[in-house]
Amino acid sequence: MSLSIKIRSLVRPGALLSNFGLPNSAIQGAWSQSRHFSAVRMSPRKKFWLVALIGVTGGAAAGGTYTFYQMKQARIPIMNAGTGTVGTILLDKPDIAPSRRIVSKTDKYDLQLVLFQYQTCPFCCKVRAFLDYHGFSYDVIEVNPVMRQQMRWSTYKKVPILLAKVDGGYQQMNDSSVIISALTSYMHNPSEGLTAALKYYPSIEFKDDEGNVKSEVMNRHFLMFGESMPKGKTKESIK
Ligand SMILES: N[C@@H](CCC(=O)N[C@@H](CS)C(=O)NCC(=O)O)C(=O)O
Repeated sequence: MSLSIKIRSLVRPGALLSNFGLPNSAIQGAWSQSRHFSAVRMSPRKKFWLVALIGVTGGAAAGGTYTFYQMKQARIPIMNAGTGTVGTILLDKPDIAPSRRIVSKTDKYDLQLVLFQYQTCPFCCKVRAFLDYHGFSYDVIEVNPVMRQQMRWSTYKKVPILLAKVDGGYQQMNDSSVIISALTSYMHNPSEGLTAALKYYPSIEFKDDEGNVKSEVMNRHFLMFGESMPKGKTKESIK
């Protein structure tokens, strides 16, 4: 029976109703109404424009909604995820032989520095100039600029990276300005330790206009000295 209902209802509209005992006149009326409705004819040209209009309006609405959603997503602030971090402390140095060792007889700090660099990278030159000027000893690890296999251990993928021996392992410092600022703060008060000096330069995370998560150390170009300024210096003089 149910199969016959389905088949007959496919044959013509209204047939389904007759299976439920509706009077023939009612079925006929509905059938003629539906025919009347389908009799509103449109020229193919009008049909084309109607379909085109529906398509364009629908597309614009969908595109607009999507764009609005994307823009809204891009502006959702991050609740400080990853903010305040000062670089990883590695339990051990990566097991990579240094390309060369710069030994300075005047090194007072014994930080066992390891510099990951490209020799011609201007940011690495800047860090080397700083280390040499202040008489630090350090190992240099030349990074292969194509394969960069010497950097596999790091999530930060740029050079320079500087490692320094601290309690509990090796402090990783990323970015030439962070390295120089943190070492300057450390030299001002070595007894506090390098990790404490790095806390003056915490990173913050934010989303850029495309919604990509970026991290930045906002005050890396400012030298931080805690409570006491270096002798003969004022806040204005070190700006
Ligand atoms: N702001 C960074 C910039 C470092 C940077 O851009 N380094 C380049 C080399 S000069 C780099 O590592 N680029 C990535 C790559 O070579 O894959 C700093 O001051 O250290």
